[in-house]
Amino acid sequence: MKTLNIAVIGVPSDFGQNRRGVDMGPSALRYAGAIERLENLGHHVEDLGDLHIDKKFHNQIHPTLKNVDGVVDISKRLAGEVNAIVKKGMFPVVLGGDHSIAIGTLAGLAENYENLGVIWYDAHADMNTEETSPSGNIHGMPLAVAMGYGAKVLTAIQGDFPKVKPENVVLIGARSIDEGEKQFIREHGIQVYTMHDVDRLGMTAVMQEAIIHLEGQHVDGVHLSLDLDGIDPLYTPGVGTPVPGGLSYRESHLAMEMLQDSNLITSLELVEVNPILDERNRTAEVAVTLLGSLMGEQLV
Ligand code: 4U7
Ligand code: MN
Ligand code: MN
Ligand code: MN
Repeated sequence: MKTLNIAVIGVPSDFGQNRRGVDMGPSALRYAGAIERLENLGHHVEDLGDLHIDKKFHNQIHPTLKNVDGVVDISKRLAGEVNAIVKKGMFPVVLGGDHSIAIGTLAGLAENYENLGVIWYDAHADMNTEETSPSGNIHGMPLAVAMGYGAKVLTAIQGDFPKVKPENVVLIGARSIDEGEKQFIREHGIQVYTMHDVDRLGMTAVMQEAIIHLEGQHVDGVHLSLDLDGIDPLYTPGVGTPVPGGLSYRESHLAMEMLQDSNLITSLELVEVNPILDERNRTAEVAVTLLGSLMGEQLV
């Protein structure tokens, strides 16, 4: 295991969706021991605290891009923080917050990587645009935005260029994909491992293929965007958009352990933990055990 200099930053945003409480995600993850878990593995950890969120943006009415001004404000500041973390040679761990924060994370990473890979561990594809979104919630759009699709106010953050190439993206655990997203996936030939694929191949083969694919793309870094709704709500009930039939606790640990062994991951975000919808902080606790496996914890 490689010992890292890790910078943790909390982003208590709930602008990307319509259920309050996900703004308490960073507190729940810290309470569940995220920082100590990393320190106990021997990593050097700097906790940068939480970004300030300006609640004034909540009153905004925009039916197809809800709270867009709030999302833009946070994305710009988060991109700056993530950029600075990587420039200092540190490994960024971003604690969400809803998944719209990935717009900022990926914009900040793009300043440092020319050929960034992304693993999107999620029940959803998060590839809607303002045109295709059934909800207008921006947490369903960040991956499209990062590839350069969707509203210009979002795609232009940190420069009007695609932050990630479609061929460098791998989805794992998908089981709720909207019509517009299916079309996007087909058009761009995006590598998707749905629950069907996990059922048929098993997680070992899925992760092996995903890793081989990214290595074959000659990526210069890989960001893991871990939406806790990728895991079955039996284990992680505290999420805003739960979908049954998800990845198991052990499959998810196996995935994290294989990513640790691959040595590919260069940044991480944990998103969509909503302690208000949770049972005794179980979801944050699962998230923190997964963080442990990803960052080098061994069973023996
Ligand atoms: B999450 C949805 F329609 N696709 O766009 C949408 F089903 O970050 C859900 O993955 C998006 O949790 C879920 O609103 C976003 C919906
Ligand atoms: Mn999701
Ligand atoms: Mn998501
Ligand atoms: Mn969700």
